[in-house]
Amino acid sequence: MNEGLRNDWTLEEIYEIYNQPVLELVYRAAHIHRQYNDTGEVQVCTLLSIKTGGCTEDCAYCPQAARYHTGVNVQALMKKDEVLEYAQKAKDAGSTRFCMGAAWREVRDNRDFDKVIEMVKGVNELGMEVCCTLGMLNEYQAARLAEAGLYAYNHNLDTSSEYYDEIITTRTYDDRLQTLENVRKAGVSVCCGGIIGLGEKKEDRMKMLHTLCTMPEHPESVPINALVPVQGTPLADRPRVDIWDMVRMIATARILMPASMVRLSAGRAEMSVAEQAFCFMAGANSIFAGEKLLTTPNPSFDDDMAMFDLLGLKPREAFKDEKVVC
Ligand code: SAM
Ligand code: DTB
Ligand code: SF4
Repeated sequence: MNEGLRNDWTLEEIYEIYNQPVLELVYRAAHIHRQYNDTGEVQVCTLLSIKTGGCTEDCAYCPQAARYHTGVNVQALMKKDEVLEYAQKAKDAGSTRFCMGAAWREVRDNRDFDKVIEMVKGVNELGMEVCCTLGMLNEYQAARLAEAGLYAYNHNLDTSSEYYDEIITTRTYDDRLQTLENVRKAGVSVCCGGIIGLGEKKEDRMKMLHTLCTMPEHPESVPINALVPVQGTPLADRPRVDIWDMVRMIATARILMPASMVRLSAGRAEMSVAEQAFCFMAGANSIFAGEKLLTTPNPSFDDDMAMFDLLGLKPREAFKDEKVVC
Protein backbone atom coordinates (compact mmCIF):
# COMPACT_ATOMS: atom_id res chain seq x y z
CA MET A 1 0.00 0.00 0.00
CA ASN A 2 1.44 3.43 -1.00
CA GLU A 3 2.11 6.03 1.63
CA GLY A 4 -0.98 7.99 2.60
CA LEU A 5 -3.41 5.28 1.50
CA ARG A 6 -5.51 3.60 4.18
CA ASN A 7 -7.05 0.16 4.21
CA ASP A 8 -8.34 0.31 7.77
CA TRP A 9 -11.42 2.45 7.09
CA THR A 10 -14.37 1.69 9.36
CA LEU A 11 -17.94 1.47 8.19
CA GLU A 12 -18.79 4.41 10.49
CA GLU A 13 -16.15 6.59 8.84
CA ILE A 14 -17.55 5.70 5.44
CA TYR A 15 -21.07 6.68 6.50
CA GLU A 16 -19.76 9.98 7.83
CA ILE A 17 -18.01 10.74 4.55
CA TYR A 18 -21.02 9.75 2.41
CA ASN A 19 -23.60 11.59 4.55
CA GLN A 20 -21.96 15.03 4.47
CA PRO A 21 -23.88 17.78 2.69
CA VAL A 22 -23.30 16.91 -0.95
CA LEU A 23 -21.42 20.08 -1.89
CA GLU A 24 -19.08 19.69 1.08
CA LEU A 25 -18.48 16.05 0.07
CA VAL A 26 -17.69 17.05 -3.52
CA TYR A 27 -15.36 19.81 -2.32
CA ARG A 28 -13.41 17.37 -0.12
CA ALA A 29 -13.25 14.70 -2.80
CA ALA A 30 -12.11 17.27 -5.38
CA HIS A 31 -9.36 18.42 -3.01
CA ILE A 32 -8.07 14.86 -2.48
CA HIS A 33 -8.38 14.16 -6.20
CA ARG A 34 -5.99 17.06 -6.89
CA GLN A 35 -3.44 15.71 -4.44
CA TYR A 36 -3.25 12.32 -6.13
CA ASN A 37 -4.23 12.78 -9.77
CA ASP A 38 -4.10 15.15 -12.69
CA THR A 39 -7.66 16.45 -12.54
CA GLY A 40 -7.50 17.80 -16.08
CA GLU A 41 -7.30 14.26 -17.43
CA VAL A 42 -9.94 11.59 -17.94
CA GLN A 43 -9.02 8.20 -19.35
CA VAL A 44 -10.99 7.13 -22.41
CA CYS A 45 -11.57 3.38 -22.46
CA THR A 46 -13.31 1.14 -24.96
CA LEU A 47 -15.41 -1.92 -24.24
CA LEU A 48 -16.02 -4.75 -26.66
CA SER A 49 -18.29 -7.70 -26.09
CA ILE A 50 -16.23 -10.52 -27.63
CA LYS A 51 -18.82 -13.19 -26.72
CA THR A 52 -22.36 -12.00 -26.26
CA GLY A 53 -25.46 -13.36 -24.50
CA GLY A 54 -26.56 -16.89 -23.70
CA CYS A 55 -24.99 -16.74 -20.22
CA THR A 56 -25.99 -19.42 -17.71
CA GLU A 57 -25.97 -17.04 -14.71
CA ASP A 58 -28.98 -15.27 -13.18
CA CYS A 59 -27.52 -11.79 -12.47
CA ALA A 60 -30.76 -9.82 -12.17
CA TYR A 61 -29.41 -6.72 -13.93
CA CYS A 62 -27.88 -8.45 -16.91
CA PRO A 63 -29.23 -8.36 -20.46
CA GLN A 64 -26.92 -11.27 -21.38
CA ALA A 65 -28.37 -13.89 -19.04
CA ALA A 66 -29.96 -16.62 -21.18
CA ARG A 67 -32.94 -17.01 -18.86
CA TYR A 68 -34.25 -13.45 -19.42
CA HIS A 69 -35.75 -12.49 -22.76
CA THR A 70 -34.01 -9.24 -23.49
CA GLY A 71 -33.64 -9.30 -27.26
CA VAL A 72 -29.83 -9.56 -27.06
CA ASN A 73 -28.58 -11.73 -29.94
CA VAL A 74 -26.33 -14.57 -28.85
CA GLN A 75 -22.95 -14.34 -30.59
CA ALA A 76 -20.11 -16.84 -30.44
CA LEU A 77 -16.58 -15.72 -29.63
CA MET A 78 -15.39 -13.11 -32.14
CA LYS A 79 -12.39 -13.75 -34.37
CA LYS A 80 -9.05 -12.37 -33.23
CA ASP A 81 -8.56 -10.25 -36.37
CA GLU A 82 -11.94 -8.57 -35.95
CA VAL A 83 -11.17 -7.79 -32.33
CA LEU A 84 -7.76 -6.35 -33.18
CA GLU A 85 -9.26 -4.23 -35.94
CA TYR A 86 -11.75 -2.84 -33.44
CA ALA A 87 -9.00 -2.19 -30.89
CA GLN A 88 -6.87 -0.38 -33.48
CA LYS A 89 -9.82 1.86 -34.39
CA ALA A 90 -10.41 2.60 -30.72
CA LYS A 91 -6.73 3.46 -30.29
CA ASP A 92 -6.76 5.72 -33.36
CA ALA A 93 -9.76 7.54 -31.87
CA GLY A 94 -7.81 8.24 -28.65
CA SER A 95 -8.75 5.34 -26.41
CA THR A 96 -5.92 4.02 -24.21
CA ARG A 97 -7.55 1.04 -22.52
CA PHE A 98 -9.38 -1.78 -24.24
CA CYS A 99 -11.63 -4.09 -22.26
CA MET A 100 -12.91 -7.36 -23.73
CA GLY A 101 -16.02 -8.79 -22.11
CA ALA A 102 -17.41 -12.32 -22.40
CA ALA A 103 -20.80 -13.51 -21.18
CA TRP A 104 -19.28 -16.45 -19.37
CA ARG A 105 -19.85 -17.70 -15.83
CA GLU A 106 -16.19 -18.62 -15.68
CA VAL A 107 -13.20 -19.22 -17.89
CA ARG A 108 -12.77 -22.81 -19.04
CA ASP A 109 -9.52 -24.30 -20.26
CA ASN A 110 -10.64 -24.78 -23.84
CA ARG A 111 -9.92 -23.46 -27.33
CA ASP A 112 -11.96 -20.32 -26.73
CA PHE A 113 -9.66 -19.40 -23.86
CA ASP A 114 -6.64 -20.05 -26.09
CA LYS A 115 -8.15 -17.59 -28.57
CA VAL A 116 -8.70 -14.97 -25.87
CA ILE A 117 -5.03 -15.36 -24.88
CA GLU A 118 -4.07 -14.55 -28.48
CA MET A 119 -6.38 -11.49 -28.43
CA VAL A 120 -4.75 -10.27 -25.22
CA LYS A 121 -1.30 -10.59 -26.84
CA GLY A 122 -2.49 -8.70 -29.90
CA VAL A 123 -4.06 -5.80 -28.01
CA ASN A 124 -1.04 -5.56 -25.75
CA GLU A 125 1.17 -5.25 -28.82
CA LEU A 126 -0.92 -2.26 -29.92
CA GLY A 127 0.33 -0.44 -26.81
CA MET A 128 -3.04 -0.23 -25.11
CA GLU A 129 -3.83 -1.21 -21.52
CA VAL A 130 -5.58 -4.50 -22.13
CA CYS A 131 -8.33 -5.55 -19.76
CA CYS A 132 -10.67 -8.55 -19.74
CA THR A 133 -13.88 -9.40 -17.94
CA LEU A 134 -14.58 -13.08 -18.49
CA GLY A 135 -16.20 -14.22 -15.24
CA MET A 136 -14.51 -16.37 -12.61
CA LEU A 137 -10.84 -17.34 -13.02
CA ASN A 138 -8.60 -19.81 -11.22
CA GLU A 139 -4.98 -19.10 -10.35
CA TYR A 140 -3.61 -20.91 -13.36
CA GLN A 141 -5.87 -19.04 -15.78
CA ALA A 142 -4.96 -15.71 -14.19
CA ALA A 143 -1.27 -16.56 -14.62
CA ARG A 144 -1.80 -17.45 -18.28
CA LEU A 145 -3.53 -14.13 -18.90
CA ALA A 146 -0.74 -12.29 -17.09
CA GLU A 147 1.89 -14.02 -19.21
CA ALA A 148 0.03 -12.99 -22.36
CA GLY A 149 0.34 -9.35 -21.28
CA LEU A 150 -3.01 -8.75 -19.60
CA TYR A 151 -2.83 -5.42 -17.79
CA ALA A 152 -6.08 -5.52 -15.80
CA TYR A 153 -8.96 -7.83 -14.99
CA ASN A 154 -12.47 -6.57 -14.26
CA HIS A 155 -14.58 -8.51 -11.81
CA ASN A 156 -17.12 -6.46 -9.86
CA LEU A 157 -18.48 -7.05 -6.37
CA ASP A 158 -21.67 -5.45 -7.73
CA THR A 159 -23.17 -4.84 -4.25
CA SER A 160 -22.75 -5.77 -0.56
CA SER A 161 -22.29 -9.40 0.44
CA GLU A 162 -25.66 -9.16 2.25
CA TYR A 163 -27.64 -7.95 -0.78
CA TYR A 164 -25.73 -10.10 -3.28
CA ASP A 165 -28.07 -13.09 -2.91
CA GLU A 166 -31.03 -10.93 -3.98
CA ILE A 167 -29.25 -10.21 -7.26
CA ILE A 168 -27.31 -13.37 -8.11
CA THR A 169 -27.90 -16.89 -6.84
CA THR A 170 -25.79 -18.93 -9.24
CA ARG A 171 -22.46 -18.06 -7.62
CA THR A 172 -21.37 -16.63 -4.29
CA TYR A 173 -19.70 -13.49 -3.02
CA ASP A 174 -16.81 -15.63 -1.86
CA ASP A 175 -16.38 -16.92 -5.42
CA ARG A 176 -16.00 -13.30 -6.51
CA LEU A 177 -13.45 -12.55 -3.81
CA GLN A 178 -11.49 -15.69 -4.70
CA THR A 179 -11.24 -14.62 -8.36
CA LEU A 180 -10.01 -11.20 -7.27
CA GLU A 181 -7.35 -12.84 -5.13
CA ASN A 182 -6.26 -15.01 -8.05
CA VAL A 183 -5.97 -11.92 -10.26
CA ARG A 184 -3.94 -10.07 -7.63
CA LYS A 185 -1.63 -13.04 -7.11
CA ALA A 186 -0.91 -13.21 -10.83
CA GLY A 187 0.32 -9.59 -10.70
CA VAL A 188 -2.54 -8.29 -12.84
CA SER A 189 -4.06 -4.91 -11.97
CA VAL A 190 -7.48 -5.27 -10.29
CA CYS A 191 -10.57 -3.52 -11.65
CA CYS A 192 -13.43 -3.97 -9.20
CA GLY A 193 -16.49 -1.90 -8.40
CA GLY A 194 -20.22 -2.22 -8.47
CA ILE A 195 -23.65 -1.04 -9.52
CA ILE A 196 -26.09 1.25 -7.77
CA GLY A 197 -29.83 1.28 -8.40
CA LEU A 198 -30.42 -2.46 -7.91
CA GLY A 199 -32.89 -1.80 -5.09
CA GLU A 200 -30.14 -1.93 -2.46
CA LYS A 201 -30.14 0.22 0.69
CA LYS A 202 -27.60 2.91 1.46
CA GLU A 203 -26.12 0.43 3.93
CA ASP A 204 -25.34 -1.98 1.07
CA ARG A 205 -23.52 0.72 -0.86
CA MET A 206 -21.44 1.59 2.21
CA LYS A 207 -20.63 -2.06 2.83
CA MET A 208 -19.55 -2.59 -0.76
CA LEU A 209 -17.23 0.44 -0.55
CA HIS A 210 -15.95 -0.87 2.78
CA THR A 211 -15.06 -4.24 1.24
CA LEU A 212 -13.21 -2.49 -1.59
CA CYS A 213 -11.22 -0.02 0.49
CA THR A 214 -10.19 -2.54 3.14
CA MET A 215 -8.65 -4.97 0.67
CA PRO A 216 -4.93 -5.43 1.40
CA GLU A 217 -4.34 -3.34 -1.73
CA HIS A 218 -7.00 -1.05 -3.17
CA PRO A 219 -8.24 -2.09 -6.61
CA GLU A 220 -6.31 0.11 -9.04
CA SER A 221 -9.58 0.70 -10.88
CA VAL A 222 -13.06 1.12 -9.39
CA PRO A 223 -15.95 1.26 -11.84
CA ILE A 224 -19.14 2.80 -10.48
CA ASN A 225 -22.10 1.77 -12.64
CA ALA A 226 -25.62 3.16 -12.50
CA LEU A 227 -28.03 0.39 -13.36
CA VAL A 228 -29.12 0.45 -16.99
CA PRO A 229 -32.56 -1.15 -16.63
CA VAL A 230 -33.11 -3.59 -19.49
CA GLN A 231 -36.53 -4.90 -20.58
CA GLY A 232 -36.86 -8.60 -19.82
CA THR A 233 -34.57 -8.56 -16.76
CA PRO A 234 -36.05 -8.67 -13.25
CA LEU A 235 -34.77 -5.11 -12.71
CA ALA A 236 -36.37 -3.66 -15.85
CA ASP A 237 -38.66 -1.36 -13.87
CA ARG A 238 -36.15 0.05 -11.43
CA PRO A 239 -36.26 3.85 -11.39
CA ARG A 240 -33.37 5.86 -12.76
CA VAL A 241 -30.52 6.34 -10.28
CA ASP A 242 -30.57 9.78 -8.69
CA ILE A 243 -27.57 11.76 -9.94
CA TRP A 244 -26.72 12.88 -6.40
CA ASP A 245 -26.43 9.23 -5.35
CA MET A 246 -23.99 8.68 -8.20
CA VAL A 247 -22.02 11.81 -7.24
CA ARG A 248 -21.92 10.71 -3.59
CA MET A 249 -20.70 7.21 -4.51
CA ILE A 250 -17.95 8.58 -6.75
CA ALA A 251 -16.84 11.19 -4.22
CA THR A 252 -16.78 8.65 -1.38
CA ALA A 253 -14.83 6.14 -3.50
CA ARG A 254 -12.36 8.91 -4.39
CA ILE A 255 -11.80 9.83 -0.74
CA LEU A 256 -11.43 6.20 0.39
CA MET A 257 -9.20 5.10 -2.50
CA PRO A 258 -7.51 8.34 -3.57
CA ALA A 259 -4.95 6.87 -5.96
CA SER A 260 -7.33 4.51 -7.82
CA MET A 261 -8.95 5.23 -11.15
CA VAL A 262 -12.63 5.83 -10.40
CA ARG A 263 -14.60 5.04 -13.52
CA LEU A 264 -17.91 6.69 -14.39
CA SER A 265 -19.19 3.57 -16.10
CA ALA A 266 -22.70 2.43 -17.08
CA GLY A 267 -25.51 4.98 -17.01
CA ARG A 268 -23.95 7.94 -18.84
CA ALA A 269 -26.45 7.74 -21.70
CA GLU A 270 -29.08 9.11 -19.30
CA MET A 271 -26.86 11.84 -17.87
CA SER A 272 -26.51 15.43 -19.04
CA VAL A 273 -23.07 17.00 -19.51
CA ALA A 274 -23.65 19.04 -16.35
CA GLU A 275 -24.36 15.87 -14.38
CA GLN A 276 -21.25 14.16 -15.72
CA ALA A 277 -19.22 17.28 -14.93
CA PHE A 278 -20.25 16.91 -11.30
CA CYS A 279 -19.04 13.29 -11.39
CA PHE A 280 -15.63 14.42 -12.74
CA MET A 281 -15.49 17.13 -10.08
CA ALA A 282 -16.24 14.46 -7.46
CA GLY A 283 -13.25 12.43 -8.64
CA ALA A 284 -14.28 10.26 -11.57
CA ASN A 285 -11.35 10.11 -13.99
CA SER A 286 -12.40 7.64 -16.64
CA ILE A 287 -15.24 6.91 -19.02
CA PHE A 288 -16.13 4.16 -21.47
CA ALA A 289 -16.47 5.75 -24.89
CA GLY A 290 -18.21 4.46 -28.00
CA GLU A 291 -21.83 4.00 -29.02
CA LYS A 292 -22.23 0.82 -26.98
CA LEU A 293 -21.06 -0.43 -23.59
CA LEU A 294 -21.30 -4.21 -23.95
CA THR A 295 -24.88 -4.43 -25.20
CA THR A 296 -26.55 -1.18 -24.06
CA PRO A 297 -26.31 2.34 -25.53
CA ASN A 298 -23.67 4.88 -24.52
CA PRO A 299 -23.14 8.51 -25.62
CA SER A 300 -21.57 8.89 -29.07
CA PHE A 301 -17.81 9.37 -29.33
CA ASP A 302 -18.31 12.81 -30.90
CA ASP A 303 -20.59 13.92 -28.07
CA ASP A 304 -18.00 12.80 -25.56
CA MET A 305 -15.22 14.68 -27.31
CA ALA A 306 -17.43 17.78 -27.42
CA MET A 307 -17.97 17.31 -23.67
CA PHE A 308 -14.18 17.09 -23.12
CA ASP A 309 -13.72 20.33 -25.11
CA LEU A 310 -16.44 22.09 -23.19
CA LEU A 311 -15.09 21.02 -19.80
CA GLY A 312 -11.43 21.51 -20.73
CA LEU A 313 -10.58 17.86 -20.11
CA LYS A 314 -7.95 15.91 -21.99
CA PRO A 315 -7.72 12.15 -22.52
CA ARG A 316 -5.20 10.43 -20.27
CA GLU A 317 -2.30 8.51 -21.84
CA ALA A 318 -1.86 4.73 -21.41
CA PHE A 319 0.18 3.13 -18.60
CA LYS A 320 0.44 6.40 -16.68
CA ASP A 321 0.58 4.69 -13.28
CA GLU A 322 3.55 2.61 -14.41
CA LYS A 323 5.42 5.81 -15.26
CA VAL A 324 4.74 7.32 -11.84
CA VAL A 325 6.11 4.21 -10.12
CA CYS A 326 9.27 3.99 -12.26
N1 SAM B 1 -19.61 -12.28 -17.34
C1 SAM B 1 -18.61 -11.54 -16.67
C2 SAM B 1 -18.94 -11.26 -15.23
O1 SAM B 1 -20.12 -11.30 -14.85
O2 SAM B 1 -18.01 -11.01 -14.47
C3 SAM B 1 -18.22 -10.26 -17.37
C4 SAM B 1 -19.25 -9.35 -17.99
S1 SAM B 1 -20.39 -8.51 -16.90
C5 SAM B 1 -21.52 -7.88 -18.08
C6 SAM B 1 -19.46 -7.12 -16.29
C7 SAM B 1 -20.15 -6.19 -15.32
O3 SAM B 1 -21.05 -5.32 -16.03
C8 SAM B 1 -21.06 -6.77 -14.24
O4 SAM B 1 -20.36 -7.27 -13.15
C9 SAM B 1 -21.89 -5.58 -13.84
O5 SAM B 1 -21.27 -4.87 -12.79
C10 SAM B 1 -21.93 -4.72 -15.11
N2 SAM B 1 -23.28 -4.69 -15.68
C11 SAM B 1 -23.89 -5.68 -16.38
N3 SAM B 1 -25.13 -5.32 -16.74
C12 SAM B 1 -25.34 -4.07 -16.26
C13 SAM B 1 -26.44 -3.17 -16.30
N4 SAM B 1 -27.58 -3.48 -16.89
N5 SAM B 1 -26.29 -1.96 -15.72
C14 SAM B 1 -25.12 -1.63 -15.12
N6 SAM B 1 -24.05 -2.44 -15.05
C15 SAM B 1 -24.15 -3.65 -15.59
C1 DTB C 1 -18.03 -2.30 -15.57
O1 DTB C 1 -18.01 -2.17 -14.35
N1 DTB C 1 -18.94 -1.78 -16.37
C2 DTB C 1 -18.72 -2.19 -17.75
C3 DTB C 1 -17.38 -2.97 -17.65
N2 DTB C 1 -17.14 -3.00 -16.25
C4 DTB C 1 -17.27 -4.32 -18.22
C5 DTB C 1 -19.86 -2.98 -18.30
C6 DTB C 1 -21.19 -2.28 -18.20
C7 DTB C 1 -22.19 -3.12 -18.90
C8 DTB C 1 -23.52 -2.45 -18.98
C9 DTB C 1 -24.55 -3.33 -19.59
C10 DTB C 1 -24.30 -3.70 -21.04
O2 DTB C 1 -23.96 -2.83 -21.85
O3 DTB C 1 -24.51 -4.87 -21.37
FE1 SF4 D 1 -23.40 -13.70 -17.22
FE2 SF4 D 1 -21.70 -11.79 -16.45
FE3 SF4 D 1 -24.21 -11.17 -17.25
FE4 SF4 D 1 -23.86 -12.40 -14.94
S1 SF4 D 1 -23.11 -10.34 -15.48
S2 SF4 D 1 -25.37 -12.95 -16.50
S3 SF4 D 1 -22.11 -13.72 -15.40
S4 SF4 D 1 -22.59 -12.05 -18.48
